[in-house]
Amino acid sequence: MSFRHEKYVPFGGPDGGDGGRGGDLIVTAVDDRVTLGEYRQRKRYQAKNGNDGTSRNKTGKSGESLSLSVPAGTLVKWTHEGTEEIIDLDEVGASVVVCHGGDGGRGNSRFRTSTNRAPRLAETGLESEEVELELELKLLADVGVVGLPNAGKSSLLAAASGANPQIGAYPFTTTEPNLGVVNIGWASIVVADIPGMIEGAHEGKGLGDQFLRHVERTAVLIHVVDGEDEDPLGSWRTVNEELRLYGEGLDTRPQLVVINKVDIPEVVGRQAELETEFAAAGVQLDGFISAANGEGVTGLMRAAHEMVKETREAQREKAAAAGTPKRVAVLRPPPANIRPEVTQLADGEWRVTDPRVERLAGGVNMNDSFVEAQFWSELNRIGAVHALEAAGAKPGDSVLIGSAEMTWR
Ligand SMILES: Nc1nc2c(ncn2[C@@H]2O[C@H](COP(=O)(O)OP(=O)(O)OP(=O)(O)O)[C@@H](O)[C@H]2O)c(=O)[nH]1
Ligand SMILES: [Mg+2]
Repeated sequence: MSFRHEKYVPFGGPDGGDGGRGGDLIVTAVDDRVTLGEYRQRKRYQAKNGNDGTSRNKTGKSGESLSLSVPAGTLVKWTHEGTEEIIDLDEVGASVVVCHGGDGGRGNSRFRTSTNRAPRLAETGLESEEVELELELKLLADVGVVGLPNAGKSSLLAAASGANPQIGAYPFTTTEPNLGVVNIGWASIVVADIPGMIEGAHEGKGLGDQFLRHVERTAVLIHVVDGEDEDPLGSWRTVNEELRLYGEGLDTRPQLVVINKVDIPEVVGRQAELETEFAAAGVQLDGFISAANGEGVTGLMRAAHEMVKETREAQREKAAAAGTPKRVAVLRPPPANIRPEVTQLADGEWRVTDPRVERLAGGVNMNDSFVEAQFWSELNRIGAVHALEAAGAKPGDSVLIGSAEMTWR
């Protein structure tokens, strides 16, 4: 609240500016985070308050927003007014406003009317929003290993990384995806070994295709073909067909194709034949490996690492070319046509609910009859007096608004 004070202007008008907006609380996916470790302990985060408005009708500065950085692939969940919101921050730059800063209160100059030239009413700022967030990082691997059951996918992961997945001489040994970190010099890539796929996996055959969602966001696939397979090219086609039917672009993902189990003499004997057969189908084999003795595995992982770098780089360029990073808007339209509500609390005791005057009541000094009268005229303006009358309130009754209590005269 402020009034103009100037030399030679004895009765300056009201000039209290509005308060500034509070800052928003935002969650943003960034590329320099890989885990949610910093949020492991329950913590409170708060954006800055807006500043008070000042004299000469100056609006207060808006409060600074606070952005929480998370890795891409984080699911953000919270509950807002009874409905559950889930946002998938699936790429770097994606962000969501989880709490909106409250609007600043209106300064006293806004309450000037033809009959009230010296309003001493000013609103308090809108209460801040508060939410409890749940952050969940979806499994994120650079490379997905695909192939028929028993091809040697888990054996490859074991040979290349420190992971220790179950390996068995029977199909469907792996039932849940395994992750391993593969070091290539100073760099590293995360490799996901998933259950084997068979024809019809997309309609639920075998273990189905649900685990494929774990390789949806990989940059590169390693397709392992069993060298002992009766029809390696046919098997390769089967798996690719399932990838295509699954969708999500898995069939166009860069793929390294390798024939495994080259430690077996019979497989060595087929090498030339297989190379020709795949080449005739337009497929350049990326090598013969042995997950059992490690032959060719290091070279394969180097190639995978190079391919991951290229693909991620291309993805970044594409995102940059697409312009501003996407911001997931969670729109919350303000409630239309607010009307004051009157409820009877007891005999001779009423409560008025209306966000417009509740905020005003917070700042009204009820000991000042002049200010109180102004407040009543504001109540009249928004229709609260009428609503009280209609509900049966009488002079002398007690009226509660927000944190304020007054007597109806
Ligand atoms: N000789 C030989 N045997 C291998 C090689 N790689 C895997 N195997 C064997 O092939 C069988 C299947 O290996 P896994 O690594 O479990 O195969 P997988 O592709 O993970 O199989 P699922 O999890 O059932 O889809 C096991 O008996 C392995 O020991 C290899 O390079 N050479
Ligand atoms: Mg396996």
